[in-house]
Amino acid sequence: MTPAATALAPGSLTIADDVQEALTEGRAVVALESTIISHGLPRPENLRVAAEVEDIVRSRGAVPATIAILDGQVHVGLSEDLLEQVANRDDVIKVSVRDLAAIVARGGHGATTVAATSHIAMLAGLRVFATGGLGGVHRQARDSWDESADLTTLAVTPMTVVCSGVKSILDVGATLERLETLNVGVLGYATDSFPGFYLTDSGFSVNWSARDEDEVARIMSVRDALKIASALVVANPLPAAEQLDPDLHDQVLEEGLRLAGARNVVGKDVTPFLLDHFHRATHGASLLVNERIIVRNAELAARIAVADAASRTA
Ligand code: PSU
Ligand code: MN
Repeated sequence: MTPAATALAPGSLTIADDVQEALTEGRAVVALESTIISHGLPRPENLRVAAEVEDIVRSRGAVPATIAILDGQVHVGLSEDLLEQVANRDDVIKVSVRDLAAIVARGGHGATTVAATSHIAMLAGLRVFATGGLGGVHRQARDSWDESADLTTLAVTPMTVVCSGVKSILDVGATLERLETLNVGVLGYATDSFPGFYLTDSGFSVNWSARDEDEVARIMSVRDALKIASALVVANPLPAAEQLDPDLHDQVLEEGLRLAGARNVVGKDVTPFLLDHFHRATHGASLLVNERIIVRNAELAARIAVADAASRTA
């Protein structure tokens, strides 16, 4: 795959040829984030998972568009070389929406969060995006005010986001309340329970669920007709047999939160710190679960994108 070679004005999008062709022909495209590659998974698994995710999207008949910033260029769809750079460079910064202009103006390298990826995907005309777990309200938010910009961005970004709920390191109940306030649609995929990222069930329920990808596509088209400008979260649970052991999960989380506090980890470092703690403390078990989450979500996102493309060209 070769990305479009022309370097454009700062801040314009460099859309890979295969992504552009699919968009022009009304075929399915799935946006993929890059923070998960640079900051969410350790090397060398990160590059392997990023490639696996792109492969599964292709195998379901959609074109993957991983979004990242390299040398100040905003890329929608990465060549193998660029994907490798996101995975292995030490100077790739975690970039949310507010960081985009500075990193581009400076000609730097950035991996986009759910917030920044959704924003760029919207600009490129993409409709479906797959990730692992959304950011949200942190457990100590009452004191720290730490709430992910994923939430406020999804409030104003019309995008269907396939995920396994919000990361279980967060205050899930508070995050669901915020999603309600922010008009973000939440749809359980073949479930009435809100998934818990590493865990199949967060213990919270959802008001709406969809049976299959065609039903998701129908809901997407009604949202368009009604000009709903916020995001639709499609929450896809892991099968119970594949989840992290819930007791191990709770124990490792408690330890991780204590360590983060003791080491004064704050701001955008909190999420990568806790994910890394999980991967170490579970001796890789959480890494395997995280990988399965991302791959399964990408597979579902591809099916939804194909159903959506079919309904729009019908
Ligand atoms: N999901 C994962 N791994 C990750 C993330 C999500 O399975 O690393 C990233 C996403 O990029 C998400 C970010 O947007 O964590 C949230 O970070 P924060 O809490 O600092 O907003
Ligand atoms: Mn934060």
